[in-house]
Amino acid sequence: MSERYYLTCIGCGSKYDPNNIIYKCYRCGDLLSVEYSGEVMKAEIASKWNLRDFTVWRYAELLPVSDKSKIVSLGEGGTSLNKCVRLGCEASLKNIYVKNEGENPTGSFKDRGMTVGVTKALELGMKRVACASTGNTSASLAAYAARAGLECMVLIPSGKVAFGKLIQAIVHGAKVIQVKGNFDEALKIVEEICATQPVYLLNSINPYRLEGQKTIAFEIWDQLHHNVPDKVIVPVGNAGNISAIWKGFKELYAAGLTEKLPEMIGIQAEGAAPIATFIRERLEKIRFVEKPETVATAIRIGSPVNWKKAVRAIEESNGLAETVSDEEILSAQRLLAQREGIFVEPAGAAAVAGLIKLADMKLIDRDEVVVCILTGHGLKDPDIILKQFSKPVEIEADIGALIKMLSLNP
Ligand code: AN7
Repeated sequence: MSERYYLTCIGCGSKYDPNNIIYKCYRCGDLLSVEYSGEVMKAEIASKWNLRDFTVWRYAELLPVSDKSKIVSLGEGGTSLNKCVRLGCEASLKNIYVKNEGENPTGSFKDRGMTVGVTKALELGMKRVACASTGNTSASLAAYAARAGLECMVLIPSGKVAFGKLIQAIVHGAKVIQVKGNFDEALKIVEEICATQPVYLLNSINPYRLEGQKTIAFEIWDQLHHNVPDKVIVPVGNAGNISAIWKGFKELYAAGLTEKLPEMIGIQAEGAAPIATFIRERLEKIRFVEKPETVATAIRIGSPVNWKKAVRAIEESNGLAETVSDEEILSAQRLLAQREGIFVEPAGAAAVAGLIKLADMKLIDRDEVVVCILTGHGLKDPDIILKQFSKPVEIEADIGALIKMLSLNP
């Protein structure tokens, strides 16, 4: 193992060469994680980071890519961290921030993972890539595969993917296959294909993808002037992102760049909440949800593959998990749009719905610094808006009609 990083099993600790095409431990079947060999020196990396653009690749020392000239990038990362005073007032909290991942090239945080994952596919000599998806992963993979010149296949649950995401996968030329089943069933099939065919799997079970996503933590630290928040609230579906962000904070800590770690808070939709139920009810065994249902189709997932990593992240960080109803999600989406000018898709709004619920339950102190991760752009799912709001009024094209209308609707 000559590389500066390697793969390790989170269950039995087995180590693997990073050039293996492997998604689970050969020995015990558990999830894999990327680890870096040698001491990562605080002063050394921080000074290099400071000189680079604010994108995922600013943090190259802690990313698992060997040949930087082969990076497949669309300028992902560097999303804004907005302080939300009006939202904070609503929840009686003083230091609320939202990280707007909808600003990424394809409109979600998945691009952070795909720039690393697709670069890795090229490094490993793969010609074809695939994923199952509730929408954003397929949109992102389709775009990055196009840029890399790779063949791309995406499996999506029939009729349950937001319109904007479906359009993205189609326009980027992916082979889009609708599966008569849910995300969990689609993932199972694609995992099987990738285990037996020369097709590279880019779901979040792929540990390289999560490496890209952990840069959310690095950026928050950068944007808070080298401070770490008290709490980070993340919507949870397949549970890769919350695990990745926690890994990022732990790496900052290990490099001596922070002395503090945040509490990780995972939010699931009521109808798709196996992890929140497992943690809240202190179950001995996780109970997957056979027929997950929620308006936030991105997180309509019943058997999250990364559940073990996510439970660890929440427990190690002294965090918690909570559920929110569809109504709470849609109301948080409206609140963000109308009080803060930020339009997110329902899954992204779940983080803010969770914030409001936890504030009501007095589980967040007024002065705490809290960051909500807004995972995807609102334009991804226009239908959900059309269902909730009435159509704009229509008038004849003359001033009289306008004045009359305004007097009727002042
Ligand atoms: C907007 O695209 O799983 O807990 O296939 O699109 O890391 O799964 C999407 C997930 C949150 C949950 N917010 O993240 C997919 C997919 C948005 C998302 C999540 C997703 P994970």
